[in-house]
Amino acid sequence: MDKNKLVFSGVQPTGNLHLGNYLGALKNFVTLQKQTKCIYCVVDLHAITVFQDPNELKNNILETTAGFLATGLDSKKSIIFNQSSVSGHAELAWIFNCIARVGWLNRMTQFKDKAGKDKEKASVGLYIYPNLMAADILLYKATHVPVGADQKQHLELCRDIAQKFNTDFKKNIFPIPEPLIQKNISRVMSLRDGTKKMSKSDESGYSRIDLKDSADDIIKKIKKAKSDSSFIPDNLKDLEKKPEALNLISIYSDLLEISLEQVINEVKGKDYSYLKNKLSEVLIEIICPIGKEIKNLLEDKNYLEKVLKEGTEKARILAVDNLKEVRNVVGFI
Ligand code: AQP
Repeated sequence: MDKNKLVFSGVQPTGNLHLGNYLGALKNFVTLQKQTKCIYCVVDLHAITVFQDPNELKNNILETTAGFLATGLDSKKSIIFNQSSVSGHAELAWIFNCIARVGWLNRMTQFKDKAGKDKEKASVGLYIYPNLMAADILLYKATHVPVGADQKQHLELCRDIAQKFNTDFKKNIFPIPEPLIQKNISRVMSLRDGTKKMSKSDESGYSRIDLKDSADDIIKKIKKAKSDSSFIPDNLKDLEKKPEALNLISIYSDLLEISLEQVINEVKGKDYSYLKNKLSEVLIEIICPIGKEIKNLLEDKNYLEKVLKEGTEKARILAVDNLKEVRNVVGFI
């Protein structure tokens, strides 16, 4: 256990957790939990940057918590809580709104992607979301943040904010957090469009494998997944021209923890139905037990609320101490 390292990461409670969340985040969270102290947060303040139905949001917070536990996170080892229950996140985010520069935020590509064409109608929260993410991390003085490719730019901004704060106030208050980039783990793409990432908010349920999907759902979705009419090529270069086919092969390799080359060697020259059958089998073996556990945990909402409450208490102790220091440095009484 590395005592100098503190990991922070969050997941938005915006819908059902899916295979992308599992391979891109949760699976790694469990590995990190064995190596160091970790804080895993259900980031409900981030979720409301886009309107959420209040009842659905409540359910999604519990469902995301169940997803954390079902994939193997242990609330005795890691701090598991929901962001809005520790008010320091919002308080520090305001201070960071006054540290970050408009030009920095204007460069954030995720805002441009999520706001779409009509950015005048996007919430201000969506625009300043990266400042809140910086506050999430720095409120605990976290030193390491597991990030996917899509979050790398936001972590850079967090580092800029930490640096500017330390320089402006001439005190080394915040560590400059390091990204933890997973080796060999690709972005999981939509099953319907290999150029778009698999996402909770995609309208088509056929675009993703949800962790709660039954074996039948998985078989159906993989059968319907876009692939290619020709045979599976024998090299990565040719495969890269077919994003949907490459996505299926990448998922298979991530699940089995073997290289893309090894998978290509196994399936080259075969048609995609062969790969799809194999992939469905592996998905059923790995994902269905997690889905069953999520459903079991959701039967006892009081237990999930208790886990969040206990995590909140632990998080609050760290947050209050750090915020006191920050308030003092800024000049608040
Ligand atoms: N398709 C993906 N492939 C790999 N990693 C992914 N993650 C999400 N989708 C993929 C990783 O999961 C963690 C939690 O993500 P999040 O739910 O907080 O936000 P997101 O990235 O915006 O996920 P979605 O599914 O696309 O949500 P919506 O649709 O609500 O915006 C992150 O570490 C993320 O990298």
